[in-house]
Amino acid sequence: GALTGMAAATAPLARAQTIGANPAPTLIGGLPNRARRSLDGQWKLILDPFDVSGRKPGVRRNFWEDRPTTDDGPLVEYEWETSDEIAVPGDWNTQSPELFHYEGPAYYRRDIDGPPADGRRRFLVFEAVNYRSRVWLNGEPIAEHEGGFTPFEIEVTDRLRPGSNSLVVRADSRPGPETLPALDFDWKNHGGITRSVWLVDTPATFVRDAFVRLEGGRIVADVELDGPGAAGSMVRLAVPELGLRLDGVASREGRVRLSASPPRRLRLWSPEAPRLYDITAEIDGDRWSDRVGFRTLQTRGREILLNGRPRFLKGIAMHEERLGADGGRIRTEAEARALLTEVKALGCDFVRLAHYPHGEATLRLADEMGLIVWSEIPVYWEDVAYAAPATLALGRQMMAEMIVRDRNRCSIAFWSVANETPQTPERLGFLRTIIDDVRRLDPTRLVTAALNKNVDVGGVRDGEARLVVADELGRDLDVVAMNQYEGWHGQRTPAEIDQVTFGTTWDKPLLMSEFGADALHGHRGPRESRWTEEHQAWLYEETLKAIAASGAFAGVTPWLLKDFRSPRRWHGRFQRGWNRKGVIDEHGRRKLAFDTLKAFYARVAA
Ligand code: GCB
Repeated sequence: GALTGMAAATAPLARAQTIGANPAPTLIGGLPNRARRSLDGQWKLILDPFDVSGRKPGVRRNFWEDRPTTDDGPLVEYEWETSDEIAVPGDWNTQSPELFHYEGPAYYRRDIDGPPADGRRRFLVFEAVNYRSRVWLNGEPIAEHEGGFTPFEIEVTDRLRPGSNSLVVRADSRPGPETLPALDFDWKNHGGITRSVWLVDTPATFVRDAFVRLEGGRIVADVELDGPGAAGSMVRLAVPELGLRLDGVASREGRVRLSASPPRRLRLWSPEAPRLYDITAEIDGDRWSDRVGFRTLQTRGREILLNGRPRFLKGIAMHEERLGADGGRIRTEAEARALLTEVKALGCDFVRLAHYPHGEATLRLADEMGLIVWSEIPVYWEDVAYAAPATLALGRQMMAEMIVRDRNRCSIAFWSVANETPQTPERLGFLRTIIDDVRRLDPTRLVTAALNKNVDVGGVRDGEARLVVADELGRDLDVVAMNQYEGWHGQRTPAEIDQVTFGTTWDKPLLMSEFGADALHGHRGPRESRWTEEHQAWLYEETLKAIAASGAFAGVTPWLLKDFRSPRRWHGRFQRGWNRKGVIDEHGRRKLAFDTLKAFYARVAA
């Protein structure tokens, strides 16, 4: 569209997206330990609900040009200085009542300082902008990015001028037929610069990232350097608490793989003992560091093994919405911790981060708090354009960005490629391509997807049913997962859940990745009555009983921890724009089902 045409007229964009055969985004790793300055705070904001400046650019409204306005000069119909302000990070929807339903576009502006000291480099890092973004520095477009939940970086070393620089960001959260997610999804589309923004300084040659893990019985570290001095540099890796030191020389591409057999004193990470180690990777003049845990993960028949031992994963799913009446996107570590603390209070060792990559703070907390993680990309429902090359490129890109950002988080056990997607050839090809990427980028996790079940009534008595996952995609997955809503959607009541047998035709571990029912906190009544806490608790009891009796499952993540905002939940008495399937409500008040689930997990051995 208009934006593409404009880009062609200017210097090449530092494209934040690498769309190609084998997407490998460049993201600086170990960010919390880097020399970095926060650009969080109040930014200026201009809304353009008709997208006039995007579709019909003109000096009067090219916000990114940041023209000084003089009342006796040429006509300019915006003025940054006197415009409203908005907090970054933060979705715009919950910052002002009039923005609640706004989807964009919106333009953000702030000043940033001049160039780094001689010989240093500077990068602008956006942790997330929902959904589509375009970035200008001093009026020049410098990057564009699609995808609302993954980070992107832009090198600005040679683009900054002395003194103050004008940074303008356009955020547009409107979904379209080829976006991910597409036009229909069951959560609120919180728009804007939803996560933190940073300026990161590095030496000319620096350690861009290291991927450190236990693989094939060895500690393996892939270290990647960036800069003119990368080739041939000596790289030193250290895990001081293990007395482990390794070194090696970087290849022409600035990469080196270091490995060693694990020292005897290595303690493996587990939910019971979430041990992490400080790790550094150094070259002369720069050091990368992170805290990383080591564990093994594999499947055996229908079991999932952590550190060689099978376990039943006691989980819960959650969206990335903070506690509180407004239900906005999580902005801070404290907000993330508050939710994960409730996950732990349920007795969980497992959390499904639905339906898109959550913020980095959540993943770091999962490492620390001992929660096994399922992480996914928003390939969601049947509206996705599975046959569109642009959508496939986007899905691959999101998956790669998620993996590169989070591959050092040992808590992550599952990369999930999709949720409830139709069993068509287009979708099968789409997901297989992404799965191939995942296996190339990260051999240390299990690949899964939340699948629809197939109804199979053959050979069962009247009224009874077998719900099985027979999806062809199962062939490509390590673990299959079933979403099912018996007792809520469909014909059966919770009393009839025991007529159903769950399973899969694949000889692989099976998770129940969703079940649940809406209940309004405080709405009490007979258990037969929908929307009551009693009804939800009853459905939990019956489903958990069926899970335990079937022996078919390696774990479960009920849908879900907290009520969340969804524009497609209209019931005037019980929903009013909230999906009420939480076991706690938006204020954190526990429903009866919270205790039902907690009691079940207390009985099940890990
Ligand atoms: C599902 C979806 C989930 C919805 C849920 C519901 O199957 O995977 O995103 O929110 O059902 O509440 O109906």
